[in-house]
Amino acid sequence: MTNEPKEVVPWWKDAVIYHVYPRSFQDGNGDGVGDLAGITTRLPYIRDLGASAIWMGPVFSSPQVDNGYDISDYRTIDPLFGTREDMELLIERAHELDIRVLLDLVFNHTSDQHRWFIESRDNPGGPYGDWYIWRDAPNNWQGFFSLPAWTWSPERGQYYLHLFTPEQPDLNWENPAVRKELAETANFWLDRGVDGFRLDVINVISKRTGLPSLPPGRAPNGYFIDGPSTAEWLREFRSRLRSDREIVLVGETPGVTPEAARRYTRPAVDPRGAEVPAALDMVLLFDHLAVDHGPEGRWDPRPLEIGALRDVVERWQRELAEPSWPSIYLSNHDQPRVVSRYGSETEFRYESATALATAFYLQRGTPIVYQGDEIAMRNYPLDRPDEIVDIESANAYRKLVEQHGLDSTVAFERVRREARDNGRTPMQWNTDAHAGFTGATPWFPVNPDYIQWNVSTQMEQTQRSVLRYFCRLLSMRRELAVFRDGDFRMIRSDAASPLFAFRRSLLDRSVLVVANLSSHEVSRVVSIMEDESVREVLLCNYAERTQRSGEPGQLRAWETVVFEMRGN
Ligand code: ISL
Repeated sequence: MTNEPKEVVPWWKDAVIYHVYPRSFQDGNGDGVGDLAGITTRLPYIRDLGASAIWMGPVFSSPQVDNGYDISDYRTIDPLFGTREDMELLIERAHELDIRVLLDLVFNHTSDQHRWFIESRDNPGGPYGDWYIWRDAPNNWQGFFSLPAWTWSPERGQYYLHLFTPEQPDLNWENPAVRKELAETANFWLDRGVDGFRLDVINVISKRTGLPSLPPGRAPNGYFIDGPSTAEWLREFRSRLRSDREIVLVGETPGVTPEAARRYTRPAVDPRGAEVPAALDMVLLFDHLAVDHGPEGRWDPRPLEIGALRDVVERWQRELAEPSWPSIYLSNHDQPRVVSRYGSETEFRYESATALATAFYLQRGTPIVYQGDEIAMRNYPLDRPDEIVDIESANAYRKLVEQHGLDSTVAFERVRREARDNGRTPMQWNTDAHAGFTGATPWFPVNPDYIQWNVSTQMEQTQRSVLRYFCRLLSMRRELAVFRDGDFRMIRSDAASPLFAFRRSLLDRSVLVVANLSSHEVSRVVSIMEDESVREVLLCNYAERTQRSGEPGQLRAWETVVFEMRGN
């Protein structure tokens, strides 16, 4: 099989994005916190992995109440992470290595220390008076972090809306001056060479007119999720961005419905019949990372059912078929580590990490690999509630104990499995102190398993190296057009089956991806593999399966195989 591009495609459809959490990637100045200079030194690593773009979490001035998602100045780099020169150098070096750079813009809210908010609070009649959402009386909306969504401001004598912490007041996108300023902010960074943005919680910017309370039991969709003006404002935003080159806009969209996701990612038509570019190129979905949530949501974790995972993936692949384009990810800085949650973090750690990666990153869409997943980093062994640093997780624990009356051990067990801290521990580079992340005391402890699980050890391993497998997987994906342009067909299995299998087909080429997402062997489940149409094994996470094996219908624990097929 060779690469046979159908047409000129935008670069981001060919990209593999590597997601860097700046605070925990590489410390360059020895203060225990990762920074831009550190990221720059690791760019060759990212390129060698096979990524062609990075998305960095927010590095702008911030009081760090929510690790940089509370921004007090969008145009200044927080000294914790470096300087604007460091950013410019990073962009330059990245481009020399053919790596594109995406910044994380948090535009639904600012920090309460942002000068706009201080002005708005202190001077209601002034130019910033209407830049936030002020009311004399709150409605019944609840925020995302187990908190009320309104806080009283004694200075202004009114309540302000914040869907996250009180230190993250929501901007008033109804105000055209706000929308204009945010587009100019994005242009400020485009002028410095960045190639696109990840737009934080971008589907909550538009609130239902009049801010009515939510009827009991009603989901927030249409109230503060996917509100009425979202797509229109995003199209306006896009139209204001400098357009001398192709940039990418990735929207983070918790709770998004399929209809809304399509609305954001499809080109529209203006009243004169001309095509208007899509508001967003891709959205970040959440349903595949919620199939292990119980009736009470995230802080009520349940065992994974593969059937539910298959259904979610199939549904979203269908909903975001052409002309939409999906993104594919398995974890991020808000999620537990995937190997701990959907895989086997002990006996089959290598096998499960590679099986999950294969089952996801070969789907239709752009893979986004979160730092550390390529070496199968696992959840941090949190021991006590006071070790939780993340504000969402700490609030959740408090609420389970204080409001739901849960026993503290039970509450802690739930939160430690889901805590955002799990995915935020420092990157494990080598066997040196603090895993080579820093020479100082790291801001959050390194996972103690780094002695066995780190980049340099896996680089040297010839067998069962997750890192080396990722390189092969990503390079195969890049080389074969079928993985980019081919259609996606999920293969049906019994609800209880641990099999995750799909076909990707393009013209007369077809590949079959199978993965046993369980720790036991499954036999004779894959009748399709027994088919004469199997031509060749393109990739497998077990060493011995280099060609069609003697027992074709059988898969070992967490075994994954990619077959090239004859015909469709
Ligand atoms: O999954 C979640 C719901 O429990 C959240 O962690 C969700 O990812 C989050 O609410 C939205 O995330 C983004 O915006 C937040 C910030 O804390 C996250 O780190 C960011 O990714 C507020 O800006």
